[in-house]
Amino acid sequence: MAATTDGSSVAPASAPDWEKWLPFCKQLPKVELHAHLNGSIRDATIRELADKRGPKGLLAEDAHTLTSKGDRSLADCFKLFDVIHQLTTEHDTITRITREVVADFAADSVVYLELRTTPKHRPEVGMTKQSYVEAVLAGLMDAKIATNDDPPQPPSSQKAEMLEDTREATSRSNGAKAATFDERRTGIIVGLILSIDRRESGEAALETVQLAHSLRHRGVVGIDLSGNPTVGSWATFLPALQWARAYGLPLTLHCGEVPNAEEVRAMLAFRPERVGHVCCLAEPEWQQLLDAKIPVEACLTSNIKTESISSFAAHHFALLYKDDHPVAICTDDSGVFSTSLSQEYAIVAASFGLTADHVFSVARHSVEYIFASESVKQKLRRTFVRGQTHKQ
Ligand code: 6MZ
Repeated sequence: MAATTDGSSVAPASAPDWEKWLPFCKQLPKVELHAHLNGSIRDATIRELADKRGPKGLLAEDAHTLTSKGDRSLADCFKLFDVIHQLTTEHDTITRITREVVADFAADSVVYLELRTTPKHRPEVGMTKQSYVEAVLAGLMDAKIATNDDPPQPPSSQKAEMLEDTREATSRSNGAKAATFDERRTGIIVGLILSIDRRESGEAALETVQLAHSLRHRGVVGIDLSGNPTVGSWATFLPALQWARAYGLPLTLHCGEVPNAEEVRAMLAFRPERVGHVCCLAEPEWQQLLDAKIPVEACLTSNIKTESISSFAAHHFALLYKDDHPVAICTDDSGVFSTSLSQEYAIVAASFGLTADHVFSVARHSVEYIFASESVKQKLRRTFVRGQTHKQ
């Protein structure tokens, strides 16, 4: 993987420069590995859910804040998630937002999505972690997609209809150019990652891991550790994560969102299959990351909007890319941060002086870091072969 167009320094770009990359990035097949369900909700859905609560429900002001998208600190961001969670308490709503989020990624030419969400225990509405995840899985089925390796097989007539539906949706959203990359593309493959929230106890974390293990045959592909990075301690979650590993569940950890060298060292030494963010690593931990070659989920807009990184040009994606370190471009919370995967690719292309071939190569390499079988990887690799010669 080359570093920049001339192989030397990283060329910063002003923000609007990325817009010219959008048409190319929109029709590029892409792999999304770091997307939180409740952070990816459409604005229109948030407003509708808030309106349904009526004047005594969620304040109109809150709904306005939710959809106003300004830069906010990481702490403000987690307050915002609490407000969103007040709007998504019902099983039907969870099913609906899952369906919509998948549809939005599919319309953005995402061919493989790993969607992550924290199973919620809400006794006041009769919701258990299991019933929450069932509601998400219902949304995945509604979205008429294949859920990873071994999807429940519909009767063949229904299957033909599903393929036709997704084929139609893909060509509607991408226009004729979509065929440039793979005219056999028929839709989006989705895997579900269950998140452990750093506010949870060790027991609650273990419950999530056991749930993930029991639902692997239904499309659950891994475990994530996320939530407010200033809350909770690594020691609390380690036993549950060790169980996940014993079950053969791949792990991704939010790592180094705030400075915490001790935790970062412990996380990297644990050798998760992937890490997210890695914004605040001092030199020794950065070297530890590079030596371990753990793939990084890079979420540029999120890191800027939560003020973890000062500018796109200063983002550590450049260092990872120059070092040929495995890295996947991701959205994190496309709703909360008002972005899309195409936009994130466009920002990377413009900020670091990449060529169309470089951008294509970043997308193609992301396939290697997915939590799926070799057969799914093979299928996705074929999606990218035909695009090799495409130029901007
Ligand atoms: C850490 C984050 C996050 O699980 O309810 N989440 N955790 N860092 C981030 N970067 C800004 N963005 C989202 O989706 C929302 C939850 O995902 C985690 C938080 O725990 C948040 O409450 P779900 O679907």
